Amino acid sequence: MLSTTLSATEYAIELEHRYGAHNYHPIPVVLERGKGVEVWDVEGKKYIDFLSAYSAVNQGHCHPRIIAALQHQAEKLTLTSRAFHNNVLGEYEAYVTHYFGYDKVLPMNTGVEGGETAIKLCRRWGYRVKGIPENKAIVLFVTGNFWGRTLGAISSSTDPSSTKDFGPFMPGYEIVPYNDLDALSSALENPYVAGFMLEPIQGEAGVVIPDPGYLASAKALCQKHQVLFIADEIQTGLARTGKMLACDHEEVRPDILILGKALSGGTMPVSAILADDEVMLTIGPGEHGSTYGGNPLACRVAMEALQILKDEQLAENAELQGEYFRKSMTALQQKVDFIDAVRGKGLLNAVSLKPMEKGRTALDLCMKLASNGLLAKPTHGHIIRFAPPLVITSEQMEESCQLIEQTALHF
Ligand code: IF1
Repeated sequence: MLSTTLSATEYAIELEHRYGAHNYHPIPVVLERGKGVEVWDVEGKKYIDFLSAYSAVNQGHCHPRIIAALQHQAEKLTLTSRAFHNNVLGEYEAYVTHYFGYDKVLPMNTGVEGGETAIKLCRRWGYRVKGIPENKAIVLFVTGNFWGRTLGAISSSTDPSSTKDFGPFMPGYEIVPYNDLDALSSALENPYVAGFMLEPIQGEAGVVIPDPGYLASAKALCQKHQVLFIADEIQTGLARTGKMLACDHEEVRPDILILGKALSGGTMPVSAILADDEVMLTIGPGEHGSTYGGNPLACRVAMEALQILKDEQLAENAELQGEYFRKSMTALQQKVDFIDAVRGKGLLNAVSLKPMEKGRTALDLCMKLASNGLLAKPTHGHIIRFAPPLVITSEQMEESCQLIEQTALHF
């Protein structure tokens, strides 16, 4: 029995520690309610959320239209499996393929399933269309990539914390340096390469933005070598970087587009893999799927979540508010001694700190930000990602930047 003298926060954390796997080390805040850009903890303290569940709540916490769509469908039909049709899946498939301009969509659940599906489609296309000898297909990935936690995903990782003591790994993967067209060009000389998969901006790596023109040149090189360009827009897509897709900044159309996270507005895992028939129809009945893929509840929620991005012009707002944020942080950089760089696109931003003495690390700064009412979390030790919901208003952004400045000036 846990001690009754614990606060609500301590009690919740103790339960997790005692009965849950220790595969995370969260900031010690126990959240209970969310609305828009704001969340409240079990002590009733309010925070501005600058992580957005890693870009899964672009539309803001508990968006009323998404919750209404969820509730309405939940009272009718939540899951049929794909053994039978349902009256929502086709409507969603037509909607999402027209929305992004592809022939077809394969609906899955988590983002990593989206990545796994894209690689299966790519390999199948490599054998059946490009004519690569069976079991010889290669998929290229870039250094610093992150697309999830399955064995298929960590097999492409260059981060020991993702791979150590989880081997052996998936064959048929090759790694090229990110943002290096010469390296990509020579890797593409191999006729067994079927695809090149990357994030247009690397999220987990710490908001790593490739040189202007890299995406367009990489796509052209793939086209030249009959290789599929696979864009993982699970974190960068859905208006996060100031365009509907990060690839839109360079007018690049991926051969396979992977979406997730905010596709459901933070209500449930929904992912989607979009491609044209030449690729999509290489997988036939019974050759891929999942229990929940394309369930009517997910389809209703996803349509509403996507429509909100357009109705509320969230890409435009991300662009506007992101500009303001980077300008504020760059001004702050001149006033403190610990900011090394400020970078980002739209509302996917990061502030990297210089090597700091004990007690003044990025995590220490995030703890201070939390006590002052703003939630953010570092990645790779010294990089703080700042990514609020895209519904943030100018007033809320100004208030947030003032809060960050005040915290930093006293750090
Ligand atoms: C965790 C990181 C972010 C992703 C991209 C695919 C996936 C992700 C670009 C897989 C997922 C999540 C995983 C989550 C935290 C978060 C994360 F810090 F882990 F790396 F965002 F940067 N492609 N990213 O970012 O999607 O299967 O999770 O739905 O593992 O704690 P998923």
